[in-house]
Amino acid sequence: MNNTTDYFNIDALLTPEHLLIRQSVRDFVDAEIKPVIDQCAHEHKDIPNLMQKLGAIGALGPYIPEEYGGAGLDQMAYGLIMQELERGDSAVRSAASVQSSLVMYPIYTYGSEEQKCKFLPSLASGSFVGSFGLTEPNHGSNPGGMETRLTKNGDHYHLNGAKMWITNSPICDLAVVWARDEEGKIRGVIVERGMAGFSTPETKNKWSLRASQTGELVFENVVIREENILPHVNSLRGPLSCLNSARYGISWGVIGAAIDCYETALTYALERTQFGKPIASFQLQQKKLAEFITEITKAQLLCWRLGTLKNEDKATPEQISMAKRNNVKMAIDIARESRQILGAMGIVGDYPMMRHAANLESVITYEGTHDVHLLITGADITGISAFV
Ligand code: TGC
Ligand code: FAD
Repeated sequence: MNNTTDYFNIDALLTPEHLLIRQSVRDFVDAEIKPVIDQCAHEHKDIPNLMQKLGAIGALGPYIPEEYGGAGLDQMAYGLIMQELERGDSAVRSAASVQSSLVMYPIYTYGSEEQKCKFLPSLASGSFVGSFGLTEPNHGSNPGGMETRLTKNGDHYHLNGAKMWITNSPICDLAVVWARDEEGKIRGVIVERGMAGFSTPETKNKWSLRASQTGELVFENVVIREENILPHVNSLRGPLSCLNSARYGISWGVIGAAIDCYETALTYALERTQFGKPIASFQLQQKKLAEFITEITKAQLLCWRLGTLKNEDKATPEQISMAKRNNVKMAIDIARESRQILGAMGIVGDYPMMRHAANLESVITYEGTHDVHLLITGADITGISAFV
């Protein structure tokens, strides 16, 4: 019997340090997330002290250099951390990937030395929570149409507009916000909690990612000083480059959710008896399980190769887009199908499938919808953009 989830011995392609990091994050998830996640999701509550705990294990900004509080790890390690966190819940991976890829990454890549020293260490430790404002009420898939404005007013600027569907906005200490200036350029602004005219109302009534807060970022004549504007970015390429990093993390993360569903279904199928036999002996159930491990294995190989390319700084946005689309679809399909193997038991919170499936409904939408990613590949292989 070969019930490993490393069917092609991909572990042999990882370093001892990668394996150690993966195991330590797995242990963290087993000890700190699994015992509380069902209740947090049911009650729509935050996981207690999640950001500080993620900071303590080095999961916030893993690839940011140590001089700024990061862990100085490579991209493969970042991916493995995301995989283990999402084995617990997509909300946990979301918390870590927004903070790392969408808040620390732009400050590290496009910020001044002063901004890096001021913000990165607190974000790495989890004592500060960041959020990332790109999506607007009228502009989701098409961020290039953004209406949020940064206008010059003497020695400072005014920020006006609103961002919507923002992970962690209600609890953030700062937000990296993308706005258009008077010349039509896209600028990155660090907006801090407490600035007059800045508010972060929560979006209620979600059926997905219930252990994570989502909300708006609203700006009414918020006064912005030059020191809070990222100096080294002035086009849509800036926010889209952050998405490359976050989408890469999601590609790995969702493998964790898929593995959690697969392992649960395999164990259940071996234990549950119907018609005098374990349901794992029925061909239709074996087909499902065989397809799950095949798809998980293909996703792992895609991520391993992508991690290698990322480490060499050779991964293209289109390769990352394909991995995000393929792996999220793989995971949501496995969550839905594996629930059926549990029959009625699959609908209760004692098992993780319904929670993962509901979470993955967000993951297949955010960071570019499944269809937008199809069109990114379509444009790449035909040379014709469907967006213009
Ligand atoms: P387009 O003309 O194609 O591109 C504008 C400029 O940007 C460049 N570019 C990229 N650069 C870096 N990385 C990428 N991935 C890039 N994609 C495009 C492009 O080369 C161009 O540069 P230049 O110098 O020629 O001007 O732009 P478009 O307006 O046609 O839109 C293209 C499209 C649809 C692919 C893009 O806008 C897109 O990806 N839309 C999806 C939006 C999205 O993903 N939003 C995510 C919001 S953040 C979020 O969801 C966080 S959830 C977090 C969590 O909780 O985990
Ligand atoms: P729309 O763009 O209105 O799309 C609606 C439908 O139309 C989709 O099916 C889409 O695929 C389709 N569609 C759109 N354009 C085309 C086209 N050209 N061709 C074919 N079909 C098309 N954003 C942030 O900035 N920061 C965050 O932290 C963040 N966190 C999020 C957390 C959650 C839980 C969720 C659900 C979303 C989050 N988002 C965040 C927003 C997310 O990125 C957007 O929801 C996503 O980009 C899609 O935008 P939209 O919801 O406005 O859908």
